[in-house]
Formats: sequence, structure tokens, C-alpha cells
Amino acid sequence: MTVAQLKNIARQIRRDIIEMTYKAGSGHPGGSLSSSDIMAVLYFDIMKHDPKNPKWEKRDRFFLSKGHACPVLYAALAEAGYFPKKHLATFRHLGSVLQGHPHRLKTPGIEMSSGSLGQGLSIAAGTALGLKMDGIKSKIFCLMGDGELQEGQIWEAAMAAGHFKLNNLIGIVDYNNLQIDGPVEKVMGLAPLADKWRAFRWDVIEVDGHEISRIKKAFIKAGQSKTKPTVIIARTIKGKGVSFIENDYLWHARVPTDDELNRALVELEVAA
Ligand SMILES: Cc1ncc(C[n+]2csc(CCOP(=O)(O)OP(=O)(O)O)c2C)c(N)n1
Repeated sequence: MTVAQLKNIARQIRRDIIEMTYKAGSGHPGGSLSSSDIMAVLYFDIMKHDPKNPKWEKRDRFFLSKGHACPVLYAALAEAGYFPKKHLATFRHLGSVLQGHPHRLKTPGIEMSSGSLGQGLSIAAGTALGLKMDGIKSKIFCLMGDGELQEGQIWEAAMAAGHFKLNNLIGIVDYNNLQIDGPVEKVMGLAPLADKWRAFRWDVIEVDGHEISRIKKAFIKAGQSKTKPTVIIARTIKGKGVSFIENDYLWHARVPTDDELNRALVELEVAA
């Protein structure tokens, strides 16, 4: 796909995130908007997958470790055709196929139930190792939050992935600098983050997480690794795309008012 097409998809995903949280009256717009460009590139340019056959054995797998950001995943899956777009309006409703956090038995295209932070990389690493043992050449992608990296389990999984040389595993850190109640550096700092991953025997690529062409190059390079897992540290802005949501941790889980909904949708108009 062209960069212009991917940008348009990312805008559509952002519109869906805003509308979903508005209609649900709850949810997590900030960390969903920050990863919208990454998700557009992954699902529409990088990953080998088939929305009509979600269990295809040779598919690439995506794990949303920061499960609270599921609006971005649901919007991408709907856009790709895993389920009808009308389901987005039922997000967080009782019995909906789109639960408040990802549920692998309810939603086509969801590989892993998540929401309890810190677990995704372990499951991704185990899957990557299993696929290698079975001789299946699929790639595994795992999206984590920067606040989430404060979880000890992440580093246990990182150590295992480095040890087992899981070059089919690609981690992505949505490095938006904010977590639920403030700046990550204030709560528990991560720097020097790239060095930490290198020390765990990972290759590291640092990238602007809103520059579509650079994100794409980062994924292509990560996919060529021969001996190590790769982490893409994507510098992002929490709430990216809606001026009054950007860089404000209070929007981690805030819901737009009627007026805010309209203003956001004007800012996110999709090019014809
Ligand atoms: C184990 C666990 N502890 C606490 C929470 C509550 N929680 C949900 S989101 C969040 C902040 C996560 O911050 P970050 O990973 O930076 O996410 P992002 O900014 O990308 O949304 C917290 C603490 C949780 N979901 N799981």
C-alpha cells in the first residue's frame, strides 16, 4: 500500500477509536491513538494474514500486550474485514463480541486475551519458539506500552527470547512517555531503554512511531534478523491525532463529550 493509503487507514482507525469510546461511555483513547499508525502499517502492509481465515496456520501473529488499547486493534481488525464494522458500535456492551479488553474466544482475529499488563511478551515468545520448532516461518509481533515495561515479567520474557535467539519475534514499544497517572519517567524511569533491550540480547530499532514510511522500514529490517529478536522502540504521542487529547495523561481513559466528539471527528476527517 502507498503511504497516503496507510495514512488514510490510520485516520479511519482513529475516528473509530473516538466513536467507540464515546458510544461505550468508557475505554482508553490515549494509548489507542498513539499506536494507530503502527497498527495501520502492521495490518495493511506488513503482516501475512487472512481475515477470512483467522486461524490460518502460516499467518503472522499479533499480540496486544497492552490490552486496554483494544479499540485500536478492534478498529484495525474491522477495517481489515475480520468482522462487520457495525460491531464497533457494541464495544464494551454486555455480551458484545468486542469486550473491554481482548478476549480470544469472542473476537475473530484476537490471538490472546489480555488486559493484565506484562503477560503478552511471554506468550509471544512461547509462540515464537513453538512455531520455530514446528518449522513454520511466521513472524510474531507483540505491542507493549512503556508503562507496561515496568512489569518484571516483561524482562523474564525478554531474557528467554534473547537466549533462544527468537529472530521471528518482533516487539514494539509504544513509547508515548505517559502511563495511567503521569509521566513514565516520574513513576519509574526506563532510560536507557535501548541499552536495556540490547543487554537482553535483542536488536533495537528506534523510530518515529507516527512516520508511516519509517515504521514500514523498521518492520522490514526487523523481519530480516537472523539470530536475535528485535524490538522497535516507537517514539509516539499519547492521544496522537486529536489536538486536545495529545500528551495529556488524563485522556488515558477519558470519554469525549458530545462537543469533543464533534471536534475530534472534524480534526480526523478522512481524505476522499
Ligand atoms: C497488571 C496490571 N496492573 C495495572 C493495570 C491498570 N492499568 C491499565 S493501563 C495502565 C497504564 C499503562 O501504561 P502504558 O503501558 O504506558 O500504556 P499506554 O500509555 O500506551 O496506554 C495501567 C496501570 C493493568 N491493566 N494491569
